[in-house]
This record gives sequence, C-alpha cells and structure tokens, in this order.
Amino acid sequence: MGGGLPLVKYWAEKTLSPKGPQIWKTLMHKSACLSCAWGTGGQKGGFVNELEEPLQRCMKSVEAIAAELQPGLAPHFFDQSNLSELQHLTSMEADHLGRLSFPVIHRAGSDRYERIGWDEIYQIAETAFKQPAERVASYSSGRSSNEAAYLLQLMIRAMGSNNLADCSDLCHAPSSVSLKTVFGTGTSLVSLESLQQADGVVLIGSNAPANHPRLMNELIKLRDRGGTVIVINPMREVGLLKFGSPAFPLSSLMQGSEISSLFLQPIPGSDLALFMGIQKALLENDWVTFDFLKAHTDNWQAVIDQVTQTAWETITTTCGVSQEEIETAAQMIQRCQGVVFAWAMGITQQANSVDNIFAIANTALMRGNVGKPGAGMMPIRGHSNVQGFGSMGVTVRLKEEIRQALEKLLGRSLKREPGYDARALIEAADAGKVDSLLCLGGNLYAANPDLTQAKRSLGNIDTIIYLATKPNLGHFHGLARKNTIIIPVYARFENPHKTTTESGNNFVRLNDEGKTHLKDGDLISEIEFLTELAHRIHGDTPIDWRKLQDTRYVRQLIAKTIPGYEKIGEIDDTKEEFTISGRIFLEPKFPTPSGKAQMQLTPLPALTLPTLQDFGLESSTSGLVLALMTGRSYSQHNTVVYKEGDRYRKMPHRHCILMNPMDAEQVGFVEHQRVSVRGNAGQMDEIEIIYGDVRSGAGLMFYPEANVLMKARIESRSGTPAYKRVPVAVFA
Ligand SMILES: Nc1nc2c(c(=O)[nH]1)N[C@H]1C(S)=C(S)[C@@H](COP(=O)(O)OP(=O)(O)OC[C@H]3O[C@@H](n4cnc5c(=O)[nH]c(N)nc54)[C@H](O)[C@@H]3O)O[C@H]1N2
Ligand SMILES: Nc1nc2c(c(=O)[nH]1)N[C@H]1C(S)=C(S)[C@@H](COP(=O)(O)OP(=O)(O)OC[C@H]3O[C@@H](n4cnc5c(=O)[nH]c(N)nc54)[C@H](O)[C@@H]3O)O[C@H]1N2
Ligand code: SF4
Ligand SMILES: [Mo]
Repeated sequence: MGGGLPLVKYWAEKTLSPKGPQIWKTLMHKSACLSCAWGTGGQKGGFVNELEEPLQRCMKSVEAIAAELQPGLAPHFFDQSNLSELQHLTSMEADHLGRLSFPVIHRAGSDRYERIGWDEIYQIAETAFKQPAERVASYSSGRSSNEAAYLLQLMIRAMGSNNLADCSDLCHAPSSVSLKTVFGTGTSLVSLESLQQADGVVLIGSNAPANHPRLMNELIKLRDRGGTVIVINPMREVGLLKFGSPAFPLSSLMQGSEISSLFLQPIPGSDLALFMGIQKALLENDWVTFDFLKAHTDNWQAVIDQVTQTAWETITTTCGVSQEEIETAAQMIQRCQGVVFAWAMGITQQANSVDNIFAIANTALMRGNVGKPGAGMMPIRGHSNVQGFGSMGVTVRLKEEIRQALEKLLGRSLKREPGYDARALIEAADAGKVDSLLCLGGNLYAANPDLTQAKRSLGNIDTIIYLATKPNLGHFHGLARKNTIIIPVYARFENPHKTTTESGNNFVRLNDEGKTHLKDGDLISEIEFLTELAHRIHGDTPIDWRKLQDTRYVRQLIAKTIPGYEKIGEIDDTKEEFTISGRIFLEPKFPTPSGKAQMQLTPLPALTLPTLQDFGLESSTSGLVLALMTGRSYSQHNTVVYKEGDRYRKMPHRHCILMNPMDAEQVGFVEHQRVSVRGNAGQMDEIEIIYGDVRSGAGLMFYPEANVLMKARIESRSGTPAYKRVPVAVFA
C-alpha cells in the first residue's frame, strides 16, 4: 500500500520536529504548494483545494517546504570548499548543504566559488546579455511565479531572442503539441470539478501516489461512488493498487483504498498499440459512437480504417497485453458515462510521445469522452507552476496572438524563427553557438540525458547565471567557460510581493507576501533581479522595467497580453482566484479552424532492442538487454533527492535496478547481486538488483544518476527525450 501509516508517521515526524512550527506556519501561508502542479493551497488557506475541500496537503508538500526551510549556507562555506570537493557530493548532499543565502561567482581558472557584490553581478550580466541575440538564451524550471516567467520572456524576446528553453521541453511538451493539434488547445480540457463528475479514469504512465498524491483522493472518491479506474503502467506501482490518504483517515489506518479496477502492464513505449487495441475492441463490439465522430471530429474515417486494418496479433505482440485484457478495458470504458484520460511521463518521455497522445485522444473521441462534464483529456503536469510558464510565453512555440500582443507592447516586430528548446540549447552550446545563459531555477545539467555532454556543453558557454534557492549538482558540474554566478532567491512563500501561479487544472492562485527565515542572508527576489537586469539592458522605454518591481503592474500587462488571463488584472483587489477562460471544454466545440477535433493517424512503434554485442559485450557475457524506465523515487523532487531509499519499491539506495525476478534468474542473476548497467552514453557499476513487479523485459532506475547512461532519442515534434525506454545492457 502506498501512503497510509508511513505517511502519517512522516507527517508527525516532520511537523513535530524542532522545525515543526515553522513548517506548520508555512503550510498555513496563503500560497500554492511548491511541489506539484495539482496546485493545492492559495488564498483559501493552506489546506484546501480550489473547491474548498479540506485536508489537501500531502507529505510531498511538507518535504518541499522542509527543504526550503533549511538554514542558510555559512558565510565562509565556499572559501572552505573547493570545486573538486563539491563535485563529489551526491544530489542529496548538495541539497542538504542548506539554502543559498549570498551571491557567489566562479571565475575561470579558480578552484572555488567566491562572494561577489551586486554591482559586479549586474555589470557581468549586462555585458553578457548584450551579445548577439542568437547567442543568448535562458532555461527555466516551473517553480517560479507567473510574474517572473512573464518578465523573463519579455526581457529575452525584447533582446531579439526566442531562446527560451524550459523544463517542460523535457516533460509535457508532447502533451501541448498533440492537444494543440487535435483540439486547438494545449492544456488539460478537464477541471477538478469535472473530474469529480467522471465515473471512469484511465491513468496512464503516472506514479501519482508519489508525484501527485492529491489526485489519489479523487481516485479513492471515484471508486467509492462506484466508478472504474484503469491503470496502465509496466510497473505495478504499489500505491496504484492500494493507497492510504490522511484525508481518509480510516482507510489510511486500515488497509488503504483499492485504486485500480484493472491494471494493464504493457511493454515500455508500447501504449499506442494498447490504445489501438482498445479502439479495435470498441469498433468490433459496435461501441463506437459514430454520431459523435461525424458531428464533432474530422478525419475519423481514416482513423477507423487504420484500426480495421491493424491485426490483433500485431497489436498484442507490440504491447504485450492480451486481447482479452484489452477487451475488458474497452468494455469498462464503454460502461462508463464519462471517462477522464490522464497521463504523465510514461507517455510523454517516449520516442513516439506525440503519437501516443493522439492514440489516447482517438480512443476518447470514439466514445464521445471529450467536451462534456466528467470526461476529457488531462495531462498531469509536473512542477507547481510549469503550466504557468507556458501560458506566460516561456516556450519555443509562442501562440500567434501572444506574439502580436507583445509586439504591440514593445512597439517592434519580434523574431519569427523558433528558438532553442532544452535539448536544442545543449546541442547548440556543444557546437559553440551560445555565449550567455540565464537559468531561472532548475538544474539544466542533471535534467538532461548524457551528463557528459551536458557538462561539456555548459562549459562552452562564456557566462551562466543561476537563480536558485538551494545548491544543486548543476551549480558544481555545469560551470561556464568564464563566469558562473549563483544568485540566491526567495522561495514562493518568502517573496516581498504578491505572485500568482497556474495549476495543471488551469486554476490561477494568488500567493501572499511572506518573510524569509534567512535573517542574515543577502537574497533577492526573482522579480527584482529580472527587472533590474532588463532595465540595464533595455533602458526605460517602451517598458518601465523598474516600475514592474511592483508585481501588480506585471499582472496588468499579463491581463492585456495573455489570452484567458483577463481576470488577473483585478486580482489584487478582488483576491479572486480563477479558472483561465477558454481552457475547460464542457461542449464538443474546439478552437480548431473547423471547430471539430482533428483525429490523427497513429503509426505503430517498432520496438526492438539491441543485443549484448551491440553494446560491445562478448556473446558469452552473462547478462541481458532491458528497456529501462528512468524516473523518480518516492523521496525526491526531480533532480533533488530528499532521501536515499525508496521504501515502496523496496530499493534501499539510489544505485539499484529494479527487475522482474524471472528475467534476472533466466541469466543466472540473484537478488541483491551487483551488476553493471551500460547504455549508449555511459556505464554504471556496482548496481544492486532488486526484484519487483515490473513487466518482463523492462527495468527501472532513478534519475538523475541514471542520466549518465543514455543519449536519449528525441521526439521530433516536441523535442522531448525518451527517458522511459532506454535500451541498456545489464551484465555481471
Ligand atoms: N514528489 C514528487 N512530485 C513530483 C515530482 C517529483 O520528482 N517528486 N516531479 C514533478 C514533475 S516535474 C513531474 S513531470 C511529475 C512526474 O510524475 P510521473 O510521470 O508520475 O513520474 P515518473 O517517476 O517519471 O513516473 C512515471 C511512471 O511512468 C511509468 N512508465 C514508464 N514507462 C512507461 C510506459 O512506457 N508506459 C506506461 N503506461 N507507463 C510507463 C513508470 O513505471 C512510472 O510509474 O511529477 C511532479 N511531481
Ligand atoms: N532520466 C530522466 N531525466 C529526466 C526526467 C525523467 O523522468 N527521467 N524528468 C524530466 C522532467 S519531467 C523534468 S521537469 C526535469 C526537471 O528539471 P529541472 O526543473 O531543471 O530540475 P529541478 O530538479 O526541478 O530543479 C531543482 C532546483 O530548482 C531550484 N529552485 C527551487 N525552487 C526555486 C524557486 O522558487 N526559484 C528558483 N529560481 N529556483 C528554485 C533549486 O535550486 C533546486 O535545486 O528533469 C527531466 N529529466
Ligand atoms: S498533491 Fe501536489 S500540490 Fe497538492 S499538496 Fe501534494 S504536492 Fe502539493
Ligand atoms: Mo516534469
């Protein structure tokens, strides 16, 4: 069971610790949870969701707050620690150093970071970002506010650059691309309210018990009202079978609530075939609602023909799930009045991710499960404000209407050529095409595949400026050629001004001002730094950047230029949090040129794996090749590890590979044996085998450590790496 007693114990431990009162205070602060994009918290108080339902904070929220409440780094920390020492730290050790509390610089040739004053920071930054526009770039991670995101893109675009790489490029970009193609909108079509009216959920490639715990409450409630949950995941995640939530104390203290009505375990990367199978079963049983297809979709006939022409055997051998199980899933979907299709990284971090989502959309449309209450397409977003970053224009795929509004604002035309996304940025830097990089949060180094390349690429950039709350591996390994500056910023609940964030359910929250516990620190707000830098680069016309230090004025610009965000202009007075207009679809009319959903053909993936010899190993080597899924443990937030082990998967530390026992024993391995794992970019040795309920042929390891292994394949339309099907050789 996921959640449950360990969870309650963790709550108690954390909140009764000496830091407890501070954690409680922060939990009660009127601001959105830092952790995931489910988006709990805000003006209604720390513990409610947007429907004012109580007890909506989870232990992930506590974990994230506790990490930001660490003491600051000691003033002489960097004088006493040289880089080679810092480069030996693990992710967890780096995070546990404490909060960044004064600005530092690493200069070429030095063996350490040293303190730097603000005047010099601005001088270096100003010179760096006055380089030719195509040679400057930014990268961002979705923890910062809408206001910071908006200012970042405005400043970079005003330079004439579109190089606005973002963590979403490594995450849900395929969802934005495919939803836009099919429905003319890039975000979830479902609100929380609408989810609560569904009687079916298909949860695909998501470990929600760990990464979006409050979504589990919705699944428990759905099961309680007699609804159906179909889970699709090559790994039988324990919390997807049963989950205990503190919002349901009885079930949590007893056995936990049953989550999945049906659990399907496809081969990693094969979900598209599974969904074509469900479509085939719907078709063969006469369950397709043709009236809906005719009235509300284009291209439906071609999609139906494609399904007819695809043989069952091709489908079942591609996905490794039996026809019988697929038919059961189709029947369950057919019996529901309204089904929400929700997905996360198991779907998006694939070489055919965009097609994957097309296949989910086709399935939903065949039963008319989009454009009505209680049904629809729901990407489960990552970082707490990652979706806000996209809305604010931090994207390489800027909406035409935003471009026009920004052009009016800036009084000049903006560049049309697309900029670098996260992968393109690394490739461009590797080729020596980038001089200056501003990182608004995140860990560009460790989030990327092929850490050797990431390090080399960042080392080709003259100046890198990191704005961050806590030290991470990127600060120590992602060093620029000349100057690397780390600027300590306030966390969301510490900012001296109000900010806003957008949840994955398209709900905008208002975050109150706060105070930091770092009394002797020399920190700055992201807004202050960005506006001051923009002022120095761009002057004060046509934009008075310094005036924008009052975030109320930023919100007014957002209201004028970002579609659906009109209400943000008055939020300071009304305090009214709101759902962005034009995002939730309760009728099957979509913002495409014809008003209909554009169904897409979905070619089946060819899922072959290389041989041991392809990895340069002798054929006599004892070992096997697996499709490795790399993702998060139960106690980490992205590249930041909070705790070494993963108790739910019984992995005691980070250097484990979870395997199917039959796979292991077939080649003579035993549990806890140490093996080597080799990908096409690198090798990890002394990796402990842990047995788990993962489907045969697949394995699971944790990122960021596993990112040394692969040069990931990149999906061409979204730019997102295939982190979830990495061919690796496992050998003794
Ligand atoms: N506590 C916590 N919360 C977080 C985060 C965190 O690190 N920690 N990160 C945030 C961010 S940025 C994101 S993007 C989300 C990530 O949330 P998730 O997407 O849930 O995270 P992952 O660990 O990447 O796990 C994805 C799941 O996909 C499954 N999977 C892998 N391959 C396949 C496949 O081929 N098909 C299917 N159907 N499933 C597959 C894996 O078994 C795993 O259960 O969480 C957000 N929330
Ligand atoms: N192999 C593999 N690789 C992956 C993934 C995977 O599943 N497998 N997942 C991918 C995904 S989905 C994502 S989203 C990326 C994550 O990539 P990133 O978003 O780049 O990385 P994070 O680890 O979330 O960044 C953490 C850092 O953000 C800083 N930070 C925290 N809060 C704030 C704030 O309020 N302001 C500022 N300025 N800084 C702050 C802290 O210093 C912290 O160390 O990784 C990707 N990489
Ligand atoms: S589900 Fe996500 S947003 Fe809600 S409390 Fe947990 S981590 Fe925070
Ligand atoms: Mo993400």
